[in-house]
Amino acid sequence: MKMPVNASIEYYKAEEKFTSAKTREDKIACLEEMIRLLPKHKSSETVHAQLRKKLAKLKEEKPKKSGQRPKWIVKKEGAGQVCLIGVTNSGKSTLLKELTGVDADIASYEYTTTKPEFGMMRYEDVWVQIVEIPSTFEPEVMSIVHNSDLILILLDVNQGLEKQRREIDDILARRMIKTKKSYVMTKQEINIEKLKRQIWDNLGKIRVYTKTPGKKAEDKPIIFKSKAKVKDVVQEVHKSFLKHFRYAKIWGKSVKFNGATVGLKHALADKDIVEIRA
Ligand SMILES: Nc1nc2c(ncn2[C@@H]2O[C@H](COP(=O)(O)OP(=O)(O)OP(=O)(O)O)[C@@H](O)[C@H]2O)c(=O)[nH]1
Ligand SMILES: [Mg+2]
Repeated sequence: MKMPVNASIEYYKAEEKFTSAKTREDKIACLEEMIRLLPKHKSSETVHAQLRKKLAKLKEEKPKKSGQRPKWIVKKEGAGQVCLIGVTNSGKSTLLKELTGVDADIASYEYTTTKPEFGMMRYEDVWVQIVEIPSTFEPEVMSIVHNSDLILILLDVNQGLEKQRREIDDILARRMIKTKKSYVMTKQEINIEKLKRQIWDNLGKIRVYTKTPGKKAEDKPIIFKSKAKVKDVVQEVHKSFLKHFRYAKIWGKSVKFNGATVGLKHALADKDIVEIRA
């Protein structure tokens, strides 16, 4: 490896340790240390890139024994979880920051993000969790993708679109991931408000506001799966309500007119107001 300029003695020590490291985990730890210690300026960019590439490659290898590598757990929060996935440098961290305000590392070199980064996106009256999936696509991070509600695939307009799409499709197919997909073209003007709506519309969730007779509807929505029925709302509000249920009145898109009377099997729509009569 080319000698970086102005690196500290600690950096060279870490490099020495890396050279003599035997296990994959030790090598990863040393490389991460080297990346941390290497000064960040123009003339060290190439070395940074080399180190990160090496790290990405090492991380991609299968560990010899299970349980040796750190597990990255991203606790689900908010109304749903969306994974940002794309080839390296496709603009994932940039988009994560624009959607959530989280200060993720953004850089022109490859594999800048090596662990999942996440934040919360505000859309109208709900919060949605956005997770950047490192382009190393390790099993642990792919299990996050597996369990999420939506995959937002980033396609960099400056790179071959079909090739990127195929690469991502292959990775998802190989892991048998069937999570719903949506696409966004990056490195061009993005209407963030429109993209937020696209994310919400594809998330597979709806907002329902409950209402007591004679009163205004609740401000805070309850989140359900898109195909939720009145029965799901009754059960969520109060289990014992079910046997006393007579009918529900609905205001919103799922009914032909506001205040329509429906039964337990009526399918709800996003932003419906539900008044349960028992
Ligand atoms: N002009 C322009 N540059 C962008 C845009 N989005 C990202 N970039 C640049 O592209 C480079 C990579 O962006 P990142 O957001 O770090 O990409 P990433 O997909 O997170 O990359 P890795 O984590 O390294 O895989 C950076 O230099 C960004 O400044 C964009 O919309 N327009
Ligand atoms: Mg990134």
